[in-house]
Amino acid sequence: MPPLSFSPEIEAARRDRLPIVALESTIITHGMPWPQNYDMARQVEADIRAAGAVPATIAVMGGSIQIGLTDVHLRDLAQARDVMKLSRADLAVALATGRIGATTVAATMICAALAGIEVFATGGIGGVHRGAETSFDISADLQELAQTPVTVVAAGAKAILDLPKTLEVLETYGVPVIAFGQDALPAFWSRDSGLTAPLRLDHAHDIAASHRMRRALGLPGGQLVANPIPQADEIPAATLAPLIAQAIAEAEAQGIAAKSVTPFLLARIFELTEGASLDANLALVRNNARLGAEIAIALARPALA
Ligand code: PSU
Ligand code: MN
Repeated sequence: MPPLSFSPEIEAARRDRLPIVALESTIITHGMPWPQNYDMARQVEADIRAAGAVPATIAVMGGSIQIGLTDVHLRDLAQARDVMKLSRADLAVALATGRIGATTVAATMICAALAGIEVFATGGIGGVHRGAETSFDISADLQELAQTPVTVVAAGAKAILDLPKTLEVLETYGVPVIAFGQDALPAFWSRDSGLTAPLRLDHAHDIAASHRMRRALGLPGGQLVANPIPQADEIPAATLAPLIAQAIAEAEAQGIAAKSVTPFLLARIFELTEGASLDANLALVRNNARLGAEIAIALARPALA
């Protein structure tokens, strides 16, 4: 039996069969600074409740996978130091040794699936890093999407990644990449990456229907829904490009590698944009949470026909 532990709110939601949306915790511990990380986590949970679903932030604590964090847990996690960043490879070690761990997209998908949660909202997923042809840095998030049946709502991937290569890998793995409400693949802080998304859907109920259809077909894996940042919150790609290039150059010069690359780049970009990127990040996570709630609600309804 996997060591799952449910918050009282999630315990009740499971009993009453309410729609639940999973949320990751690496965005809290490694993706944003204190105290904005805590405020973001609370706000996003409130958005999901306001939309009629129940938020389940997931983390590893005390040898258990916590599904749903109480306010005390959330506050502790948001300020904790030496939190492990958990992907598929690290999850069992962290649990077996009682470490505190934050779940990435990959680990959150695994934990959500174990808890029977089918929808997960976040900011951005990991992907193929620029220069992956020499570094081999490809996020485990992509393989997880290929094997774990959770629909993940993100705002596309950051320009710190190589987006064309990320799309190629997802295609190879058989992961549907679905732009929501537009043809273009969104690029996190910008609505348009300049690439056309492989698939487009305009309604949450269609995303829920295709989630169900994958299950009916016996296909493993999930779906990636790329939801564009609201227009009012967008930062033009041209404004960010030189700052991203600078952050990547600094990471290389300092020999940042493996798990540290993404957190380093995120933190540097926040500093270089003097917080503007953090405001945009909050807006897009909230937007993804609302869509995640709609999809979870559509999934909770019995399928029509
Ligand atoms: N991209 C973001 N924000 C994030 C992350 C990625 O825009 O917070 C986090 C997510 O938890 C994601 C992880 O699963 O980083 C990917 O890390 P890596 O590139 O080391 O696989
Ligand atoms: Mn990596």
